[in-house]
Amino acid sequence: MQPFRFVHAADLHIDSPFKGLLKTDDAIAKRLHEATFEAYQNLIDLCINEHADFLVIAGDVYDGADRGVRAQLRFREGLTRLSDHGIPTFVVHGNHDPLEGWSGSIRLPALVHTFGAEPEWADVRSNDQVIARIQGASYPHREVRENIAITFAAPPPDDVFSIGLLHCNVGGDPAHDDYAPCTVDDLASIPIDYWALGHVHTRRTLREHRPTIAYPGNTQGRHPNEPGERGALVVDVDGTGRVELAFRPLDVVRWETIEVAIEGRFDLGELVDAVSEALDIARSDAGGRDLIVRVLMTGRGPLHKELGHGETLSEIAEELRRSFGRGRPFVWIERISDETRAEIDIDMLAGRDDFLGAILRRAGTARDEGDEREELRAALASVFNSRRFADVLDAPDDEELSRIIDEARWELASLFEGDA
Ligand SMILES: [Mn+2]
Repeated sequence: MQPFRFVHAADLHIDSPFKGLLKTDDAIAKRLHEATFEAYQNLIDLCINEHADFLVIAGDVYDGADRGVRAQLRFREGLTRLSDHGIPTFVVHGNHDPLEGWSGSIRLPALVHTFGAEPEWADVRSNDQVIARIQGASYPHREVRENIAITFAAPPPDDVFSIGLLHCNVGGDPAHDDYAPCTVDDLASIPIDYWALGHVHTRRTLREHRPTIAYPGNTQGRHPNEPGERGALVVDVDGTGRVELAFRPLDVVRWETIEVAIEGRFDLGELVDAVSEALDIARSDAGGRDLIVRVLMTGRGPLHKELGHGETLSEIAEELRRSFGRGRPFVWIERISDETRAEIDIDMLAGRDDFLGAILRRAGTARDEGDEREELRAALASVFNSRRFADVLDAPDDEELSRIIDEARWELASLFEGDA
């Protein structure tokens, strides 16, 4: 067979509203609103620059079931550019943009194939030869609870490379709605060579070969829980049907969380300097993209008290925003979260002649010595041996048990010292 290359993208969420952030800053909000459009343009550029033979999009082209006209016009604009380069596009719709959603009367170029609700095959031709065959199915409505994958048909018994295009939740990923649920085994049981999936926004390859099963992730992160680079997969298929995947970032605004510990710091100014340094590193890692950062303050130390005083946190955030500016590319502090704890001298507390002292001493013994530990193990056995938890909980080994006891001591000390 003839070697070829295609691009696999999903979850474009064009015209995503970025709800929570619109109040923060006009310029940032405007930039964010453009981000999904620009990432889509980058996808189109990628297909053209990499000389892809075709593009597949595995659902959630649009963010809302009622597609805005602007989003539809931009989608058409990109597909038209591909068509002008002779690159066909194959699309299925997912839970965010099911077939029943509203759309304006905007016809897509002839080289675009949109799959209906029932799995059907479409041939990909190049120089009058069928180079690949794609089977896809769109969501008719938002909540598809049935396993669609198992309704996919085996391809004809020839050596044309076959692709399954589907928006689905493989293996019940709890971070995403359980739409079109299926398993890796379901997919592998159908003789399709490459499963081009969408729905899970974090890129992952579930199986490398025969079949290859992959989620490219979304093309543009949309909130702090979608951090890091986002993009699409360039897929090369050689003359023997062997697949090679290469990820290409397409995002224009990147989300990151940086963590700064207060341990061993005694000067608030130094802490702010440390945050600045971490932001500089994040900025250079982002490779010229705009960056939205959530700063997480962690650890125990004397600065805990100062961070909790008055408007300290929001004033630090404002100062950092001022010093990093709103230029391009920008670094915008989305929020500073304070997860710090007070510095506790746990040995001093354990030496105290009161209830807390007694219980910390007892827990300390349980952490370090045989008899106490065995008593504790016996008490915990009812949990770890119960049939309800047997499948999900393993009894802790020695090291794990010590860690749990130690964590409990600190937790207890914080609770009693009133800073939890
Ligand atoms: Mn999605």
